[in-house]
Amino acid sequence: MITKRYAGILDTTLREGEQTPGVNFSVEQRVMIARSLSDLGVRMIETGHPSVSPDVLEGIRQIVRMKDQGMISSELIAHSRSLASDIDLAVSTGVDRVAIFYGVSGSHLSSKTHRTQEEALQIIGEGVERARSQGVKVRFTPEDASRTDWDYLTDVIRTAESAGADRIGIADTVGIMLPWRTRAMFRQLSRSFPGLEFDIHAHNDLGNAVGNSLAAVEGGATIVHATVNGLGERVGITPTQVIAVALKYHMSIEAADLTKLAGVSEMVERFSGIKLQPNYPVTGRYAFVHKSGVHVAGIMNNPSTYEFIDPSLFGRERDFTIDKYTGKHALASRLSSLGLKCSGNQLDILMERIKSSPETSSFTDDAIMAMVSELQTVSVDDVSTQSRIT
Ligand code: HCA
Ligand code: CU
Repeated sequence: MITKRYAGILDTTLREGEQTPGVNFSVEQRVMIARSLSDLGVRMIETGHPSVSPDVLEGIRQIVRMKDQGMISSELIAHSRSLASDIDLAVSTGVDRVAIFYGVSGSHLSSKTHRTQEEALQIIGEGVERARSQGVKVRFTPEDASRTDWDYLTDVIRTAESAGADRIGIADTVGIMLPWRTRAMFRQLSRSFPGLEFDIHAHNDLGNAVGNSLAAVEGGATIVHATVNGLGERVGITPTQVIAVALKYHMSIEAADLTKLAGVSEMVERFSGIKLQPNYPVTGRYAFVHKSGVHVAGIMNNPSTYEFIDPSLFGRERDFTIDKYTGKHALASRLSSLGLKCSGNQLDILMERIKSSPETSSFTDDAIMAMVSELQTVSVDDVSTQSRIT
């Protein structure tokens, strides 16, 4: 049973996304990304962690100014450790919400913060209260929640709630959750804490970030953390473009304007310097490109045979490649879209040539036009003999 269906996206390209090795956005780029994310319609934008560096702080301030001027409508968030100086700086930027995180698993307490469970509860309570007392909304994130003992995790959540947090971010910091467990966990959390709302922050170390995020929403999560192109620490987190389409397809949730996904993805690709692999879902170059003759014949009759959704919904077009896998129908269709007319015999010869060129991974339009023009300058009988000999 799906408990809550009004889930939205929190885009953290500017915080988690900038934690990708080698990625540094300029202040100008931060502002442009925030503006595009707001236009995309994401409910929340995590604008950065202000105490990281002066440029991150300046970017957050400028983004807040743009919201004051009515150019951004998403809720703005600054990230913070549970540390007085971090919290005060985050609040001072004028964001709507401060998101405080603290590592609560056994290994984080024993090897990172060197605190007992009781000491951690106190630090968390004080941090949340400090931010709340300055008038901002607070999300608390138990870092490494997915590897934290359940009873202690619920103590942590209770502490953050009593201190004034209205949202809890469940972080699968090392990306080891599984969808069915994630759903059960969020169901249990929603039942145990009816006064709170929950976020899912899913890392993609085992490739399950999107599945875990969908499962969390089924279990009652109302916010999914995501980054454009899936950027983030190590292999990143849930990609904004994929979760937006998955929420729409599976749950009829409109968490973003799908027509803007390709533009935002391209902008972040440019600004981050991280090239999107062509076979990346939704916005990758090959996301709607078909190859085998059987597939292409199918989509030419009815695109739904090999597409789960119409690419025009995101302003994209379907395409197919021409190579040894190509069938006659696809080749004839490509020739006609190039304005080329061939006889049946010429088509057969062309097909035969393409099939006997396995070294050509894909024939470009120019190559096809050249082949046709060569075919049409010599007599078909000559060519046909030639092609049989070679
Ligand atoms: C981090 C940790 C974090 C926090 C998530 C959150 C994680 O890099 O600071 O605050 O929602 O994955 O646990 O990204
Ligand atoms: Cu993270």
